[in-house]
Amino acid sequence: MKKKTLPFDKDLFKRSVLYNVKTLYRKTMEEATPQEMYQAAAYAIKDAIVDHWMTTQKAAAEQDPKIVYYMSMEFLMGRAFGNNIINLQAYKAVKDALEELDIDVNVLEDQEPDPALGNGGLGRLAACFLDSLSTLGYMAYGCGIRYKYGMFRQKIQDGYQVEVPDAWLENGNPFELRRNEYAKEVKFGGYVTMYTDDMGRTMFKQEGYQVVKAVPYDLPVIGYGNGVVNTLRIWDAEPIQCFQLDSFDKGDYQKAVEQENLASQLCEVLYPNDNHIAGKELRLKQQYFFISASVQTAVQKYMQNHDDLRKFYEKAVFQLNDTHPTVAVAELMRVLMDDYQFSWDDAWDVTTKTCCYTNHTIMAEALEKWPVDLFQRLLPRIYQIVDEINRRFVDQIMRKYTGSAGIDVQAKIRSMAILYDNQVKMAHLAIVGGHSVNGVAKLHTEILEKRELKDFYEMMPEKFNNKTNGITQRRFLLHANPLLAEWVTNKIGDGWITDLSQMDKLKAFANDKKAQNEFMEIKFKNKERLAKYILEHNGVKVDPKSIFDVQVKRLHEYKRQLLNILQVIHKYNDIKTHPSKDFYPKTYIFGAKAAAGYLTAKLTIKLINSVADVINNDPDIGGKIKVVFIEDYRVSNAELIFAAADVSEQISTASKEASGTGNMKMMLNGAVTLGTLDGANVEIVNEVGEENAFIFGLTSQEVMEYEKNGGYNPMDIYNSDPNVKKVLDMLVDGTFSEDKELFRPLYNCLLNTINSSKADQYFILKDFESYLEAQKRISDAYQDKKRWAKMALLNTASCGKFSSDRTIKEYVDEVWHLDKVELQ
Ligand code: B1H
Repeated sequence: MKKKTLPFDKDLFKRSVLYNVKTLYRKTMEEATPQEMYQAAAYAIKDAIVDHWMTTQKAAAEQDPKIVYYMSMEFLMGRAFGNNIINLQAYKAVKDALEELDIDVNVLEDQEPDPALGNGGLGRLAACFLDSLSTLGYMAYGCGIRYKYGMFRQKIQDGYQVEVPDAWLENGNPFELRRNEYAKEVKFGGYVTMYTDDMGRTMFKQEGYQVVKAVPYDLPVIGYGNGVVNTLRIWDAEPIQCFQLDSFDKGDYQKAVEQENLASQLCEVLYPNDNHIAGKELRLKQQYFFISASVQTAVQKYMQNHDDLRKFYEKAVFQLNDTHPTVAVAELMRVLMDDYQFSWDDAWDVTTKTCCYTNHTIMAEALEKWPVDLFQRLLPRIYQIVDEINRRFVDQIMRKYTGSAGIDVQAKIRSMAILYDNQVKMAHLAIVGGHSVNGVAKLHTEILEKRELKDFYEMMPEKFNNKTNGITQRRFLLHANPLLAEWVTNKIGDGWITDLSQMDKLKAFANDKKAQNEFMEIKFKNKERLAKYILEHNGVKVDPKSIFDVQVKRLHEYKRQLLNILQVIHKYNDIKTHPSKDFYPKTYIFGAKAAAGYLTAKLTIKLINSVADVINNDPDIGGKIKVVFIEDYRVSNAELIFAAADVSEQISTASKEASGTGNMKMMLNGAVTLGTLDGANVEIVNEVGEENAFIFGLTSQEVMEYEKNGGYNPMDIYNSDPNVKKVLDMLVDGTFSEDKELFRPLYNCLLNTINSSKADQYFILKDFESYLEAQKRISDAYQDKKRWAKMALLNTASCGKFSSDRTIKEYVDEVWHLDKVELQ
């Protein structure tokens, strides 16, 4: 039986492009610039999308399914054009139509800026989840912020990272819709007054506040081949009509100006930190801004066709993407009590049944805590509510544990209270104010339950669950790697596009010589494609026959790019001292942005580039190894990189990487993991088999044991391992910089001689030898062509579990309980 595909009118599309070029720019196709052609084509695609969008929303209005509101400060969507036409099943039609107009679809796709409203994994996960929600036919809203400037663009100048503002909206965004009619007011500051309402109830009211208008922009999120279109609703701030102030402050000119300033600053820029909280006042304002607007919208939408708000949770669920949106707990309480006159208990019942929280990290510097005075000044009514939630929760702790043998009640309060030490602890609020707490990989959830959130787990185990992350195969295989996608479809049919578990069928080809050759031939072509990109962007010629060893992800000490580059330096020494030793050529590919204020991370980028300069230009090396740092790593070039990777470097200090998702994207594309037993690597190895991955280093147990005992002494290793000593000395002997002291801070991180408890906190030297040995195993394995082909193929064949479709199904079945929307 032939599968139904979505209808797409190619001729209408062509006419529409021509028409758009004319009406938007008063030009013919011959006169239009590539950017103008892109805009014209994108508007033509939007036309097609809007029909599906309207149909979906109409069906949802009739069927009234439960909706998930995925609340996130970040949505790292990546480019929309290619993805949209893929999910409309119109890629070929559009490509052909454009060809007939003498336009190359790839050139057109390259005209689109990369919407980078996110830092890294957390934001990209949100984007993958939206793709899966639509593809599976569930109703969802992504709720976020329309930052004017997303993640900065990275330039490398003289080996250093330079941050350049990302003006992604410069040419407008053809896919978005401004929805003025859904604008909301959000209030900041002022004070709370009490009054008695008509029914004699004590009520609270915020007065003397500043108010900002939140205006939503809707972006379509298209399901694959099913016509379902959900909405990513991102909010922009605008000043409320000039000088309109709260009645108490009429005529306060100063305040009016402040109010305007607030609106103009709120959505200016995404904070460029991954796994690190900067704790800035503006950030808290951003959080409350989009949460208040989103919560108000969700409640109003519900009230349009229901009358009993006490059953809100039957039709809506809020998933909080880390603690950043956690004010939603108190905001929902506020709306229910202040706007709908709920009692505390009724409001609490609805709130806890509506909210769910995902934890994404155990890094101490990423734990979100706000000073009480700041929180109270900015959000006086919200603070009052948090204070009461805390009071009742502490009460509950005391009732539960007082009198229990061997339990220190005060210690329990210290570790679990929401307000403690003059801080508002957002994770505690998220746990107490919802009914689900999940980690993002099996190991991560275990660490939460056994260690980080142990007291909470003991008190409310029923809330805890694991949801191992996933990725969308539509973007990361179908779009990113058309050659492999086609090959897979030829072998096993196209069911994998919406059911990745079918990749399993590829296992039948693991020992098939022809299939192995085809698989490696495709990998080679993708390596050529990346080599071309590298030549164009870095001016470095790399050999596609060499092993492409790839580490692309945010730069962070715990991710240990430093371990990787130290190992490269060692290899360099090895080749220099043993020039005739057999060594299979390797290309080490890095890509990473460092948070703008993270000095160690920025210096690591400089080191990688300096090492690259020395090695790539050393005639003794003769191209046996090359080092490349790809500038401005982002979703669009990630797609090229994943498709070309032979080796996937996932080398975080065990216990530190909550899940990782780049590891899954590379596995999907047939790269072999070289990693520690951390995050989702554990599950990857479980699926593909230990013999098809290269695992090294301390286990999370061992790391945590060392940490408990105050670390270890890296000096012992420096003194006993001549390889380590040589490599470290080279950081400060001028090999990689004229200024011998330039890299001293990195040297000191590893060997802190002043404060040894601060030395090598990420166990780089401890894992060094085992890492070298794993690298060696990789080189040996690669030279056995058949063995490698089989391993690579088995990685693609074993990645079924890591689709975000699977993750979303688990959320739906175990946490959200959504209903599917049916389209005719
Ligand atoms: C992850 C973050 C993060 N965990 C704070 N935590 C941020 C924390 O702007 N901030 O304040 C931004 C991001 N990001 C990542 O989430 C984990 O490190 C990965 O291991 C995980 O795969 C990813 C998705 O769950």
